[in-house]
Amino acid sequence: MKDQLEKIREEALKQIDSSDALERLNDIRVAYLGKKGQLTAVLKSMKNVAPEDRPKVGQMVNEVREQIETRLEETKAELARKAREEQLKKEVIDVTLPAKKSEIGHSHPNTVALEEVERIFIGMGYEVVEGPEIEYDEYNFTKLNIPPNHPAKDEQDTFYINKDIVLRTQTSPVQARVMEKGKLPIRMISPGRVFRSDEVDATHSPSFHQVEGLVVDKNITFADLKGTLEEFAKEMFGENTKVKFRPHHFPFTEPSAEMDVSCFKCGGKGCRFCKGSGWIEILGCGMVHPHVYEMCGIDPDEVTGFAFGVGLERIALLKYEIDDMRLLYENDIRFLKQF
Ligand code: 2NM
Repeated sequence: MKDQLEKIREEALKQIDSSDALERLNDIRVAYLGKKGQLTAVLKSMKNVAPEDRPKVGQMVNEVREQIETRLEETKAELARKAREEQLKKEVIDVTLPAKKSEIGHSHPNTVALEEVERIFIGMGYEVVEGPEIEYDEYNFTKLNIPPNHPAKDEQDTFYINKDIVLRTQTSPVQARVMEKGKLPIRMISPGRVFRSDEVDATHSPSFHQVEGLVVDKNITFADLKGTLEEFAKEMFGENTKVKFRPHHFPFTEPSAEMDVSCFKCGGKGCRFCKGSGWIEILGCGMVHPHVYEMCGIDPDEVTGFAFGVGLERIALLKYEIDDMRLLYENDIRFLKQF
């Protein structure tokens, strides 16, 4: 019995020492210590051992079992350590290499300007509403009192998807959609991208951005328009800014006007920036035309209102003194970071 145990121990330890994989160790454990293992078989044959020898043999069996178990554990740890070492060698990182630069971007001047415009009008109780850039001709033109033969609808000026669908030339169709819903009063601005069939130059682009505003309620007057837009100008360009209104024409407003602000560079004395006039043209506006209300399902005898439209790029170019609109579309981070 003693010789048999000695042989089992020697054999088992030899096999463990020559193992090079964790699975192999597990096989060895089963072969010796498992239910049908060699050492277990010895235990089962104890009944053949003389009763007085049993404690001694039992003790030996336990010793052998412990040795095998200890060696299995040690070898397992050693194999794991080797595997980890190998992995670390494979995944070596050269910490002396220069780091990858992660460039973070910068808000676009348009975005900075838009956030300022939104802050000002939200402060006056306006809602910001967005709408589709691809619009029905009906909403982009007809409902805004621009009839079928109006020059603004010329293919020279407008991108047509088909005869009924266009790339919107203004964001006022968003306002037509809000008016159609019929919930009054309305105090809203609609910012967004618009499209005109223009050649690119320092002041033109086929795609640019507008913010249009609309107020509809009982007893809204031209005085409300003037007060609102003057407040906007002061907040946007400085509290000493003066405004003036010149008569103009838009199909969707009557009367219509353009608003100038006193030059925020020279304070109105006249300089290179305002081309000597002391004034800078900033937006178009007017009282909403009764036809527009009718087309949008509102009774023109019940309400009045005003509307206005500003070009975001124009505001950004003026405010940040950028002299070429094309710079706004190049997305050069060195340019963007200046604003
Ligand atoms: C402008 C100038 C004047 C305008 C009109 C409307 C609407 F939907 F009420 F008819 N929205 N925006 C408007 C008026 C836009 O842009 C230069």
